[in-house]
Amino acid sequence: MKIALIGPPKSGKTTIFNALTSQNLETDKYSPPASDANIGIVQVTDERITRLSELYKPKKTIYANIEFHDFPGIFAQHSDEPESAIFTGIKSCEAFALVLRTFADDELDQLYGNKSPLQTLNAFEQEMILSDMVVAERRLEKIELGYKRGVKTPAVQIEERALRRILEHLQENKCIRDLALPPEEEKAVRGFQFFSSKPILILLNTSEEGYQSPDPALAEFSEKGYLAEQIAGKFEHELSLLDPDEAGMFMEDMGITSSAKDRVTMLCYRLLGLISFFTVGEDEVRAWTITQGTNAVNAAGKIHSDLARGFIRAECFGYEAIMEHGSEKHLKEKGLFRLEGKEYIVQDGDILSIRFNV
Ligand SMILES: Nc1nc2c(ncn2[C@@H]2O[C@H](COP(=O)(O)OP(=O)(O)O)[C@@H](O)[C@H]2O)c(=O)[nH]1
Ligand SMILES: [Mg+2]
Repeated sequence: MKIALIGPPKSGKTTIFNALTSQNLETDKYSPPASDANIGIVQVTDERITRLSELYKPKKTIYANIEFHDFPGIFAQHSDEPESAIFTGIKSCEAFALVLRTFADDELDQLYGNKSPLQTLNAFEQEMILSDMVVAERRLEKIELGYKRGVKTPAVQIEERALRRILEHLQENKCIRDLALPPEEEKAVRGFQFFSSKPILILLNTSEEGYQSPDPALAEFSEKGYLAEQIAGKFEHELSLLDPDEAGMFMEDMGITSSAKDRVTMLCYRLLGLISFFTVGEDEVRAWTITQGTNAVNAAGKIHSDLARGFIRAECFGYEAIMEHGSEKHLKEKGLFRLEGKEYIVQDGDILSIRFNV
């Protein structure tokens, strides 16, 4: 899973990236924006994997991970082209974390203005809508040219219908993520990776003092249906560089129950509607990330395409059950070891073993 950290210049994207990845990349007030994204892979803390690993004592324990891509400020220049490398990079991410500055800084106010968080979000969404309109319009022009030359396949017609619907929606100043397209149309335009189709998580980068009280903007965002979280970026970055015991003491003082990394990764799961299932054994205990509502055969395909192709049954039991009864043998005796078919909807915390034949 790839999450793009985006936001206005100097809102603290790299500072938060540092906090999430325990790195120490330079952050400063005056340097021009970097030309490339910083990329970091973060292991998703999951107590359940830790405990399963204690039980099975496997050779390898593999947690889920999230890639964070820290992009230089975008939409700062109006020369930004829809096909630019940065845009392409951002669009390859599944979701956005929009970093907004709420810590006070007069100099940054003067250089970059001091819009409220909500105004900044609106400005970003506006730019996304405009950029998506350009992409949709250009593609529609090409399709029409094709029609004139006699290229009018059913597939292109589906795409055209989808793009017209999208364009109309964008012209009403609405994000594509709020538009429900019929599945075949959604599939026809998926490749465009429209900006405004991606879910957004709001991260308010707050001063250490400001962290003590919730920013009023948090309530505004949640009222509008956005997931939003307050992060004392600079402080959390310092914490991320300490050893866990030391960090724990400081966190207690600040009234922070879990690290920025753990809070943000959890929010990314919520934002994208993700859950985890596990595979266990002597060789490996491992977490797999799937979308809520995924069936057993598609979950098996996450592990390996052969497992989906030759799927027979999923042997399944719950994390809670194995923790309560201590071994698979006991689970079998209690009848808690199930066999599930292709259509079974995998639940968060399920432990699966796929029987297959290819
Ligand atoms: N006081 C304070 N300063 C911060 C915080 N986060 C970032 N800064 C400062 O803001 C400037 C820009 O930060 P940076 O992370 O490079 O912003 P980016 O351009 O969004 O990547 C730097 O001088 C940081 O030290 C914060 O939480 N509190
Ligand atoms: Mg930066």
